[in-house]
Amino acid sequence: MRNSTIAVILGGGQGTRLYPLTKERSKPAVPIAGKYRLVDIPISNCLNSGVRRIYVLTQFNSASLNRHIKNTYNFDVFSRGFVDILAAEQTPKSKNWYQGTADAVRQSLHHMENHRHEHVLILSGDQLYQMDYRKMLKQHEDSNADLTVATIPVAAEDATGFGIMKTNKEGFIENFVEKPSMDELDKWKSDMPAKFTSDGRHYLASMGIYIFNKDTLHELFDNHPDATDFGKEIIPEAINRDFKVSSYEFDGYWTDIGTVKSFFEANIELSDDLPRFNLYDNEDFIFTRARMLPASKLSGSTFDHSVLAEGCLIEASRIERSVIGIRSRIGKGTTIERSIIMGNDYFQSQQEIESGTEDHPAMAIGQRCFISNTIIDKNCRIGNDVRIAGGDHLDEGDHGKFHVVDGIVVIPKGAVIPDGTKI
Ligand code: ADQ
Ligand code: ADP
Repeated sequence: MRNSTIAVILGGGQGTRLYPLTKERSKPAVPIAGKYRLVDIPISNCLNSGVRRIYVLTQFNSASLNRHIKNTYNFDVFSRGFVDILAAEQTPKSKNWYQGTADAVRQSLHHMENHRHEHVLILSGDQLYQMDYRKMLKQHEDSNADLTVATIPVAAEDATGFGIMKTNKEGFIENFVEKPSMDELDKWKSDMPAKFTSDGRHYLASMGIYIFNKDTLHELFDNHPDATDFGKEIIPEAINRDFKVSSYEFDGYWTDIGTVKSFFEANIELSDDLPRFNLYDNEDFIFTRARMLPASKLSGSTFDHSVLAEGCLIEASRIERSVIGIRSRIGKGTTIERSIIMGNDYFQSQQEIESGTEDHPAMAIGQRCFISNTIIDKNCRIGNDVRIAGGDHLDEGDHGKFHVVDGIVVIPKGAVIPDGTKI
């Protein structure tokens, strides 16, 4: 894979589904699991699979994404690898932002031309999973396919959100529909092994992960200059035009983290006794920036099923089912339940902390707060005696200092929540 494959990570369109986490940064830079960024997941899968030439396509380029990539993935001269960010750009040929997934890849092809390759591995930037792409490539080559789509069995309630397909006996895809409606779903059922049908998974879904032969990709793009999307146009077209489109069936853990709700649930699930996404592995690393942070210091706190990153100073009374990110500082008497605290980008000095006021507290969560069903983005200043309780009783939408998305309260990066605030 090392010499034959270039990976392209689709780093996100407008970023509206993760808003306001994408208010000040591009989607790949959104922090996850206390110390990583979304983009670390597909990049780590690539590196663990021997793919070392990686492009990250993003609609806009944020300072934090640049910094993260530059400081994390700097390969030595002998490994001939790179992780390059390609932000939508105006060129003489195109004056537009990426119009969709296929358009994003099309606009980036000229960068790939500088590197010898036979396959292009296309990945989504908002999925949580571990996959050895070498196995997928092996099947792709063994079956002599032009294009291979990674697939996973899903249940009816999820099927309408995915590309759904039917395969023939040899595992080649014969029919494909992007996000079918509920009423047409019945005819898209596949014959699945009992281990899937027993929990209702009758449909074969595209994971949005593709291996294209280079020539196939170019031919499809050349013949469909207007196609903007893989799911809606390129994949159906490849099947209609009798390309050999193979299905690579994956049966590990895989979940979408592209919406606030799914992002929230996937993070909280990491606090399970045995989470389905395993970060504690000796072989498959999830890489991120090596920050040289000190160990976390805790005092007087009870922790239950929580994930705690490095560099934290915690005096809270109870933290339950939560993810506490790097450099978090939480005051005495505070309770945090089912929440994601992303942490801070830097430490404040003792002098800065002491100069905090009721209206402009220090960069921390203060004393005697209660926080549940909430995402607190980085560098927030939450005062003392603040109560933030997410839930369906709250009105959805933008409330100025905070947002409510699917009942989850999101406090945007750098927000100031004065003492005594109740949400
Ligand atoms: P969706 O996830 O709905 O379906 P889409 O919204 O096009 O597809 O996004 C795929 C990935 O590309 C996401 O990571 C997204 O952020 C990114 N992306 C979208 N527009 C982009 C743009 N203009 N520039 C850069 N990146 C962009 C797809 C397939 C389905 C499949 C699901 C599996 O179309 O067939 O079932 O993925 O999740
Ligand atoms: P990390 O990978 O550790 O999360 P980032 O590079 O994303 O780090 O964030 C650290 C950011 O904080 C950098 O932009 C850094 O310049 C900034 N920073 C560091 N110290 C301070 C400070 N005292 N005041 C404001 N910003 C700071």
